[in-house]
Amino acid sequence: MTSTESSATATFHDVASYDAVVVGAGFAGMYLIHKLRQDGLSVRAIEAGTDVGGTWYWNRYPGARCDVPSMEYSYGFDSELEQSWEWTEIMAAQPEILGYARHVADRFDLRRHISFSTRVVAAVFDEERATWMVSTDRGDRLEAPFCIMATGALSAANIPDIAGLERFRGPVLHTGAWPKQGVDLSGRVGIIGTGSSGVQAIPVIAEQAEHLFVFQRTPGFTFPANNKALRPDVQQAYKENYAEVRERQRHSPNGFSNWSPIRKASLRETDGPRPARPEIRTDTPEQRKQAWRTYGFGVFQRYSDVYQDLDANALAVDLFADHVHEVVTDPAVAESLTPEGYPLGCKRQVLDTNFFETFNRANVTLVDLRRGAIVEITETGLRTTEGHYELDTLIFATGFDAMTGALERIDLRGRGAVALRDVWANGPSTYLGLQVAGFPNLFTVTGPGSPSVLANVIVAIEQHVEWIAACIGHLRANGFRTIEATAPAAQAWGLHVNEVAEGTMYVAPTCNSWYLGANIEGKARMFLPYVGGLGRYRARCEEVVANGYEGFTLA
Ligand code: N01
Repeated sequence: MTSTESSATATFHDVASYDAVVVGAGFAGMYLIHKLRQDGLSVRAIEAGTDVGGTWYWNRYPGARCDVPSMEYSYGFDSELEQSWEWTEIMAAQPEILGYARHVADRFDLRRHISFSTRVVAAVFDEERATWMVSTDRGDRLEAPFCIMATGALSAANIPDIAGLERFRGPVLHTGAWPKQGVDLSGRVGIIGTGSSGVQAIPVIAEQAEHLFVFQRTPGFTFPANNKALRPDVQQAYKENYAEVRERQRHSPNGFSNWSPIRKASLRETDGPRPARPEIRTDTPEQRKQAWRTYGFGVFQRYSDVYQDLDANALAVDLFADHVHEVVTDPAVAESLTPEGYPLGCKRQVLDTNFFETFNRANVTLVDLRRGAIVEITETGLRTTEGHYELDTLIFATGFDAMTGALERIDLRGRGAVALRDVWANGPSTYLGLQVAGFPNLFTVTGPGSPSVLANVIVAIEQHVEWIAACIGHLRANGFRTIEATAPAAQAWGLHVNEVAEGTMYVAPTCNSWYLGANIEGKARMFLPYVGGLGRYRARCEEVVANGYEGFTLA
């Protein structure tokens, strides 16, 4: 029996009725609760964790922090909230961001609308009643005309299928489901994966472990975060100018304001002169090399042609290699840590604190899986074709089934009891990343086809939540029972998503990333997010509304 044929007609006893069910209580779910409640709806959110925070609740691994400045990685929907929280660092660590999420939940009294420690297992659309029937792993049954998936784009942990995993005697951890009570990492620790999570965790774990073995399959491009304490005058300047900062964020390509308190005359004196930005595009390769030497590691982020021109990109890759060889003292280890065979800008760029320096430590061993692949996990460690590594603890920093995984792990069924995971078997299709044809009144926040993961995600979330809330308000005010993306509109949006990605490094033929679904075995290769920019996306969403919800059927 395929999942489409399996029974979708469960009988619902003792059903609790709401106007909207929200799945997830991370930053998207929290704002949804607040916004829909403000609009007079009854809302119930279902959350698998014991508290709010989503990504920042689950990713408690050592070294976890955001790589977006805190003053911008925060809600902009409430001016008093903006004034009520103090950040301590330019880019906050996980405990502080989780603290902020908890503060928001307290301030807006959100928790009473959330069922914690509960996972949604299925949601089925009852066509006759135009109602979503939602069931949980605790046996709860809920119904609501609207169901909103605030399940996160990077929340379905990916643990690769490695032979013998169940045999390992020590703790097995995933960075994205880190135990709340913490973990003893003082022994021999193995970590698989050197993406954003691994790169953050490795330097911190190296300081705790007797020995750390880093199992690396693909070396990545990572740049120094240069994180610092947040100066009180900078924080104050932001708080005084938040209206402008938020407005700039909302209409920017990536959710960053590019507003700088440093430009304020009163602050400039204390900062000293700022170096001139290197010329973009017109610099010769020699000038670029010089700029690298003068300004340091991150300079190529300023040459926009690096992301469009393979020659400019290749020069950046070469200079990156030089840098790795300068920092890492063992040439063989440096060679293993040097990315090759794919362009800079294909995978998510990473910011780190002392990542390459960590490999100069005596208690850290890099295991290059390109030289010898993983064979199996044993009772006491991990075996590659090159040898066996004795371990007390094994950590998977192996990422997520991004953008689609959290949605497909729930048995979501739309018209005719058709399952989302069947509809998406050859890759996801959405209209604006907000709705799937055949699934009326089901909304996705930060879904595939949205700019979410390529932007400051809180700004992207706010846009989605406000659009969805306004849409539901429109339906209710005008006596419509359902809204549903049309298949042609979803198809056209999918083509547009592909079109704008064409020519970027994200889809270079040698690129394999989670943006393309390439990190999950058997997942259809397709560029998942919308790279056209958040500001442009917002304008399109507004245009759709102005044209009477063009591309949707309202019934
Ligand atoms: O996951 P990843 P992540 N055998 O998929 C390796 C956000 N984030 O959790 O490249 C051996 O990037 C895999 O190797 P390869 C951010 O958007 C943000 O690190 O597939 N290795 C790779 O090295 C980020 O992009 C922040 O060859 C295997 C690693 O595991 C996203 O989350 C912090 C393997 C996975 O890297 C995901 O980051 C953290 C196998 N079978 C995360 N399978 C910040 O804001 C996978 N790998 C700073």
